[in-house]
Amino acid sequence: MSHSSDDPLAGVTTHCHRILLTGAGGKLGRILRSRLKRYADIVRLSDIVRLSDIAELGSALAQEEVMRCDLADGAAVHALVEGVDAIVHMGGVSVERPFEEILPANIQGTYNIYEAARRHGVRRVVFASSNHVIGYYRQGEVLDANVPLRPDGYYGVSKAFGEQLSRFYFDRYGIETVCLRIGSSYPEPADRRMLVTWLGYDDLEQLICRAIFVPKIGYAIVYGASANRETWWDNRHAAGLGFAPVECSEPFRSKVESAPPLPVDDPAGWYQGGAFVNAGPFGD
Ligand code: 15L
Repeated sequence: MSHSSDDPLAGVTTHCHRILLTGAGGKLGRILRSRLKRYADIVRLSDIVRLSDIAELGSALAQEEVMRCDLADGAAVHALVEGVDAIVHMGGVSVERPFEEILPANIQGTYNIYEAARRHGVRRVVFASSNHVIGYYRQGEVLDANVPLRPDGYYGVSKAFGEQLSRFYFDRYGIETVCLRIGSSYPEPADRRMLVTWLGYDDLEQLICRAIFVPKIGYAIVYGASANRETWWDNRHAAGLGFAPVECSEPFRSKVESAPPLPVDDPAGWYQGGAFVNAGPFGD
């Protein structure tokens, strides 16, 4: 990859020995599995699900190590993190669920990752946060990375916890983190909201590469959206990352808009978090 001279990655080697990818069996983990090999000699893949049980994943390929791991198990996470240069932490529950299901992987698990990073001297973590930390802001309102958080559910609260935990580990221990408030990363936007929140896979890869390798990033929060026509997120505070998305949801607009819009009284059409605001309550 070549970079212009004002790019924070200019002259920087975007390659290291070993990257750990948690949640490697998940939707985005499967996309990143092969793409991360461009940036490391070895990609260590982990998931709570045995990767060989996921048909298309099979077992370890060239440049890969596979370690099944329950993120809620501190000793297992300690072993998982040994010998890695950087962690791309995608693991955990990725949708709105009852608190009891969010707690082990997303909250205990993220703590375990940071404790293991501290004990093994890992200097950089890329934390997959989410737009759902600000999901209760109205659609159309433009937010920067410093706005007060307004999570739209337990999942969003768990991502807010991860953002705060990683801030603490930077202030206290100097472990650098880039929190990615990922929008909607899919092959294509599926609805009107995603025309705004969509993050194409090439832009996701660019974001993660920068989050791993831009020198001296300290602690940063960046929204993950492609260069869509409309945006609700202002990434100026993340300029140090040099993220310059190249994909755009516009080619999918006519297909998306050929479907009927949401009813005007559906809160999924009012808030940035979309349908997540309709999930729950659970267990009544
Ligand atoms: C997320 O954080 C979820 O993991 C994903 O499933 C999508 O729903 C996405 O946000 C979104 O907001 O579209």
